[in-house]
Amino acid sequence: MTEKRTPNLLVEPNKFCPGCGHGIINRVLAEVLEESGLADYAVGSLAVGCSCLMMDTFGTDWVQAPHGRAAAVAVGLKRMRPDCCIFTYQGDGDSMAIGFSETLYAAIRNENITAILVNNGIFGMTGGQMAPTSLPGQRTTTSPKGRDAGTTGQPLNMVDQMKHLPIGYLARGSVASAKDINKLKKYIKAAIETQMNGGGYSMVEVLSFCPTNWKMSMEKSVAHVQNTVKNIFPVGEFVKNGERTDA
Ligand SMILES: Cc1ncc(C[n+]2csc(CCOP(=O)(O)OP(=O)(O)O)c2C)c(N)n1
Ligand code: SF4
Repeated sequence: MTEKRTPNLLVEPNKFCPGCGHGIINRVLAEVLEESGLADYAVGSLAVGCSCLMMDTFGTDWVQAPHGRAAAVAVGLKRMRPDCCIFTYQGDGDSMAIGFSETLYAAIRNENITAILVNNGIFGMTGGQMAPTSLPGQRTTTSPKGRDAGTTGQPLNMVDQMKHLPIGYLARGSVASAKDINKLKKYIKAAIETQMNGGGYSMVEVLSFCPTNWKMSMEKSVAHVQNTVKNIFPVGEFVKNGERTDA
């Protein structure tokens, strides 16, 4: 039997709720940075939301941006320190609502940074309000009867917004199974390699869970991502080495 070592970058146990997908994504990101020899050269940019809980437990340097502005801060960091691996780590509420413009414009300009966007379909930290990614019919604290797509629009598909742009790498993964987590690691590794090779903007969206605000057990959360969320947000690689893979 072999024992898998916890990455040194995870300097303290995480502070997320039990069953939260952020913990898995943190682990995968830490493994990729360490295995790529980038642990001492990585700087993260985050803003608000449950990702902020990483600042004490994930041992890279961090810069905290105002709500939604992590991409703009990351661009500044990368321009000053092109030798470093610069990544954003944001929830969907932060990166796709108030931060939509900053997130998309970093991609439009093909900035050489890596964005990790965690799609749990909700504003987690603030108590479960509707996010741009909430599904039609999804009950949240601000859509207690279920999201009405007729008045609030369809869920925002950030991959669709970006896949036509001249960017380096684009993928959507999930944490809903061991197989998915292995693929997610491959996607995050490819995104970071793209950046470190000067290949332009890279983004990995991750379908995650918020069992606390979804008010679902772990089992139901996994089934929800597998059977429902993935139908709205398909997973896979969409741009590799600057070329569309799904065209
Ligand atoms: C200017 C400003 N407005 C509102 C907030 C409140 N706020 C804190 S976290 C958050 C969004 C969290 O949702 P998300 O980005 O999806 O991350 P999650 O917590 O689900 O991981 C908001 C709106 C804030 N911190 N700053
Ligand atoms: S509120 Fe949701 S997203 Fe935040 S730590 Fe808890 S389960 Fe995770």
